[in-house]
Amino acid sequence: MPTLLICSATDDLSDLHAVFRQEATRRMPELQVRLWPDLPDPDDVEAVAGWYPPAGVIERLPNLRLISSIAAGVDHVLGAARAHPLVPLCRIVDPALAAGMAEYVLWAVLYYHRALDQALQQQVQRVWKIPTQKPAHQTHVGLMGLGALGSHLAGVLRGQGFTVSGWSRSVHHIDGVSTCAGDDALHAFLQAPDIVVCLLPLTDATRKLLGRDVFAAMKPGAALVHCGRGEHLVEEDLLEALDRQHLRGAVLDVFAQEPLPASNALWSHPRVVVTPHMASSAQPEVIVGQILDNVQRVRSGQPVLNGVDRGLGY
Ligand code: NDP
Ligand code: OXD
Repeated sequence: MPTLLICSATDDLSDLHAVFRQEATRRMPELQVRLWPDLPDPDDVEAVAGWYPPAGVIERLPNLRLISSIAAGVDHVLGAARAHPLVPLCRIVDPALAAGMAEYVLWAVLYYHRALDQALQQQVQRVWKIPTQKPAHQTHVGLMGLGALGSHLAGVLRGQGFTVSGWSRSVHHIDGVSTCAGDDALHAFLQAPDIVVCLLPLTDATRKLLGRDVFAAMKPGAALVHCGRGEHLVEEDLLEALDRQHLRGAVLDVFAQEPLPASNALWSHPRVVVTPHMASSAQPEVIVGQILDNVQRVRSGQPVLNGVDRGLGY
């Protein structure tokens, strides 16, 4: 029986599995949906939906026709997908996910723009002192990544009156936002923003990008908001830039090791805010709807929606 396999080595996907089964029964009753490690005959698996899939599972499915991330990022499935170079690889793109990300980043931008970081530190010392307040246009937010999430965020921040610039791999034009592209433009881009937001995908070109050189290029007193992937960040370089007072602070949502180990110094740094990879995610109904749409598209010979360029890695 044609099978869609859901799998993760890190997370319990049983709630998602339940939604998949309900929707598949309604839309594609011939498709059985299994949750790894409940694997039927590997020959039957036609599609895989994964989040950090267990090692070796995807590689062993000889008749696979679709590989999908259940999230926006695909870094966690790219390695396994190499075993099936001709199978379409796709991800989730969702306006509500972009709206959720914009809420999170707007909160982080306001945290610095309205000097709540200072107010909270003063509270620890019982100090009553009004931090300097300024209009939104005097705070410059720089976005690393202008894709589905970054481009929506740019519009939201502009709507709030912030000065916004953006950096991407290829050139983008966004109303009211100064943009630049490519490695050669990065250092000049980093010099102006008061707050740098990372919404890059994790690829060979972006791994460890948030390190010493990037922090040195950032304006003294600038803050980092990081929602991309933990492996973008060189944690010791960030701690060093914070401790020598070059950077004002960091709001971090993603970490190379998740959950962040209790022993990690970031937990207790007074100018770091740690959140548990919660910036945004798509609702289960959206994830399931998009993946079943793509199963149908593959069956009817149509190109998948939200396909990934394996060469670029995103
Ligand atoms: P997209 O693929 O739509 O956009 C990626 C952006 O990054 C594009 O603008 C792209 O440039 C740019 N980019 C990629 N490589 C480079 C590079 N080498 N140099 C400069 N720019 C580059 O991704 P999304 O916006 O949908 O998502 C981005 C990432 O956000 C995800 O991959 C995931 O890691 C993370 N994420 C985190 C969440 C959380 O809760 N913390 C939730 C969802 C996503 P170009 O436009 O030219 O192609
Ligand atoms: C994603 C994520 O990639 O949650 O969607 O990080």
